[in-house]
Order: sequence, then structure tokens, then C-alpha cells
Amino acid sequence: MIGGGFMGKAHSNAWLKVNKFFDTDYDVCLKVIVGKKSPLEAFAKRWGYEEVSYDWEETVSRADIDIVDIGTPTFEHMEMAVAAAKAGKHIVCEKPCALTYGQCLKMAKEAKKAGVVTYLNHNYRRVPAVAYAKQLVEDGRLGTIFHWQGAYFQDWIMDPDFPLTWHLQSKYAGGGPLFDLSSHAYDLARFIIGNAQAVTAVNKTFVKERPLPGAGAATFSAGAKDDKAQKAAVDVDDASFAVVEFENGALGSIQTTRFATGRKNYNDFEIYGSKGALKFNFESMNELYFLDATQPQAEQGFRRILCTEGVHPYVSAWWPAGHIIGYEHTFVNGFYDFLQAIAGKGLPLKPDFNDGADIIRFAEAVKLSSEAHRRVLIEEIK
Ligand code: SOE
Repeated sequence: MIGGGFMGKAHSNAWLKVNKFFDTDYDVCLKVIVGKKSPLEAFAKRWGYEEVSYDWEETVSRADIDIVDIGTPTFEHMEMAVAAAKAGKHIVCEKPCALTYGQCLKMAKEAKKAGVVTYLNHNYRRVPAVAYAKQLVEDGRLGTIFHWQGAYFQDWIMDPDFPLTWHLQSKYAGGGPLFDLSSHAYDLARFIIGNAQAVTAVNKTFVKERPLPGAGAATFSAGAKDDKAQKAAVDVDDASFAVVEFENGALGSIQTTRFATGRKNYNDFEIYGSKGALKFNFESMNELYFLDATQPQAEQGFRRILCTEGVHPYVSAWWPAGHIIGYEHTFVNGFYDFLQAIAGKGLPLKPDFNDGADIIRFAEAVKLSSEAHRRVLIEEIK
């Protein structure tokens, strides 16, 4: 495991749980937690890692390591993934895939050459209600898809004194919500209705400069306040709104922001088709709202499907009907699919680094559209 932050915690939890709730071909051993700073020893003790290392390059090449799990900031993903692939390790990598489309393509190329399995943790695909939404669309229950409306809203940096953490610097994060949240929102659209063909977008930065981070600054956490802290310019978006033309003819939108007051992790999509419609919101992640337009007109309406039956994806590994699951379960579900893929079982594992390349290509098209004030074809991004 490289990275002991929010994702290091979510991934370590999933590694410890996957063989408790699923049957896989492998034992999972938490060999080494790799990081840059203490309290790595405390992290290792809490989560049961055998060793601590401050040298990721040495660790990924060890003969007793089979899987490398990259939970670091985006700018480190390509170098770590390429080294892990060259060392013949299977790879889990946090989203977004990398800083550029080119970096993602290199990661995908090296992984293919090495014949290793890659899993890009766009975990929201592994929400049972989301995976079931895909089944309904694939079964034709919505008919011809006209619209996809995706919105992923947060509000954790609305305070102008929230510091300039790595998430707010393009050299480390690639972009703001465009990379962090639109990557998720577009991955959901790709998963359920397919790729985009063109985008017309506007990105906006509301707070133009912020204090440099002090101790404790992290995802969702401002850390210690220092009134004398130096300020620096913000070079990423605070919000990204895109009108999206999909390859299947649907017209949609992908809107993400960190300035949606009161929205904490509001990941939402609506799909409208000739025979029905769907609505999902992560705040009620076990529920899916389905309107079946083939029903008698007088009976039509969005009905609430509680996606906690054994027939819903992943649920049979967890609890009886109605006992709902949470954010952390989506990581376990994904790691099960990853271990199955390594064993040569199950469906082709997605999203992988090739999907990551498509997603960052979309992000680059959105960025170009906003900067050039014009509609951009995805294929323009080379
Ligand atoms: C911050 O926006 C963040 O931690 C994302 O990076 C994660 O992918 C998301 O699951 C929760 O919010």
C-alpha cells in the first residue's frame, strides 16, 4: 500500500474485509505500508502491516510483493504504476488515473506489456444500486436514452482560508473538481450509457489565491490555521460544468463543484429514455428511483427500489435484505472483482488504465473547451 491517508485507510479496510465476505483464490497479506512521513508506524500497527517503508521504488520491486496499491496524490500515479508493471505486479490505483491523457496511455501500455491486471478505483460503479441501474439500461428497460444528467457536488473548500493543498494545485492534482469529481461522474456515465463524443464546458475558479497549507492539511481537512501564512495563486477549477454529447446520441451534462453549499458528497445522476427513467443519489446509496413508462399512465411514477436484495449486484456477499451497506463496501466489492480478475475469473475487470485514459481525455477536452470558449470533440485530444 503506497499512501497512508484517507485512501490508504479505505483501501486497507477493504483488503482486510475482502476475504471475510467473498470467496477468492488468494490470501491477502498486508506486507508493507509505504509513505513519506510518520506516523507510518502507527498506521502499520493499526491496520496490521508487517513492515513500514519510506522507499516505494525499492518496495514495488520486492519478490515477496504481488500487488501494488497506489493511494497517493495524482501526480505520483504514472511513475509508480509503470515501475510496478515493470516489476510484474498487479496494480490497484486510486482515481483520477494520472495528470494527462498521455500519462494514462503510458500506464496502460506498460501494464499490457507486463500482462498485469490493473484496477482504477472509480468505486461508485460498485454501489449495488449503480450496478443494477446499468443492468436495467442494458436490458432495454429505459429504451432509447435521451439524457444523462450527472452532478457531483461537495463544499469542503468554500472557506477562502482553506489552504492550497495538493488537491488545489494542477501540478499535483491535474485539476480541481474536473479531475477529482468529474472523473467519477463521467466514469458513471461511461459505465451505464457509454463514451462522450463532444463537450462544451465552462470551468470557474471562485477563490483566486489561498494560504499555503500548514500542519494537518489534507482531503476535507484545513489543518492548523496560520494567519501569517503566505498566499499563492489557485491554478485549478473550483467548479466545472460541461454539456456532453454522447456517442449513443444522448445529450447530457456533467456538473461538479466544491462550492455547492451543504452538499458533502452528493454524487447524483438521472437518466431519461423512451421507456423509462432512473435517478440515483449517493446520499441514499442503497436506493434507486425507477420510472417505468410502459406502465398504465395513471399508475406511472418514480418508485423507490431498495437495492438490498440478494439479486442486486454484490449484495449476497453482505447482509439480508434491508440491512443496507456503505461507502467502504464499494472498495471491498471492487477488490473482490480485482482478485477474481487476477485468478482469470469473472467479467473483464473495469475500470482499468485504458478507462482511465478515456476519462482523462474527457477532462482535457473539458479544459480545452472552457479555455477556448468552444465545443470540443473528444477525438481532438491526442
Ligand atoms: C474528495 O473529493 C474525495 O475524497 C474524492 O477524491 C473521492 O474519490 C470521493 O470518493 C470522496 O471525495
